Amino acid sequence: PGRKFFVGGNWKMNGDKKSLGALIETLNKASLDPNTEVVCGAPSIYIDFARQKLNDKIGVSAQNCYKVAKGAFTAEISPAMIKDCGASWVILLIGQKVAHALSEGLEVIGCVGETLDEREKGVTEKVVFEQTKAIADNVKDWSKVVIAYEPVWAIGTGKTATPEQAQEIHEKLRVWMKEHISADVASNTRIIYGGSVTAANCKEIAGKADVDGFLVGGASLKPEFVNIINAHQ
Ligand code: G2H
Repeated sequence: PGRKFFVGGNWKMNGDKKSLGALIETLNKASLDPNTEVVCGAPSIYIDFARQKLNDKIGVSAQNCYKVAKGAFTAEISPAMIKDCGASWVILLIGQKVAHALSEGLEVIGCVGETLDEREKGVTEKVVFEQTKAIADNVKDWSKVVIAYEPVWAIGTGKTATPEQAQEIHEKLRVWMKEHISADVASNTRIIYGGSVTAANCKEIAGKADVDGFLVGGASLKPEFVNIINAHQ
């Protein structure tokens, strides 16, 4: 398929100008697979800094945005502000925010995933489909959207889904997209995996047919992020 491998780093609430500056220098100097799209999700206060320092082959993402254009919303940031600082992506956990972010011209990494309790109750697919529907209801142009499957039990816990577990949900999600959106969207939309991805486990997961990349938290703050970017080579 024509899906370009996508690796996002989600720095979450980590780093400072010194450490992120050093990380950025490592990324700028590294030889990165030209067939992989790379995006770094910076804390909002460092979006401008990251965009100014990172070379322009690497995209910058915000980690959240608000659902309306402007107003008296203390601490919130708008898609227009994100774009004004030169970033072009936003990571979103809430479907409702997707429509506004897209309408303002941002690209969206929409996150879905079940809790451990939901997995044990056998409702993983139901939960993931519902969350994807909440995103899908807000999307017209799917070329601007990446779906990140992040099982909540695997986030920052060191517990990774097995490659088979990731592939199973990614494949079912693609079938759901085919049935509820279109065959085109199903075959062209990138579904990436997130949850304790490391240099040690990325190759095997990347080898699965329906895994089109990663959203990386902890390991995106380390030089091993380069190996994860190059996992698909
Ligand atoms: C899942 C992931 C990236 P980590 O949230 O968003 O984080 O790789 O630290 O589990």
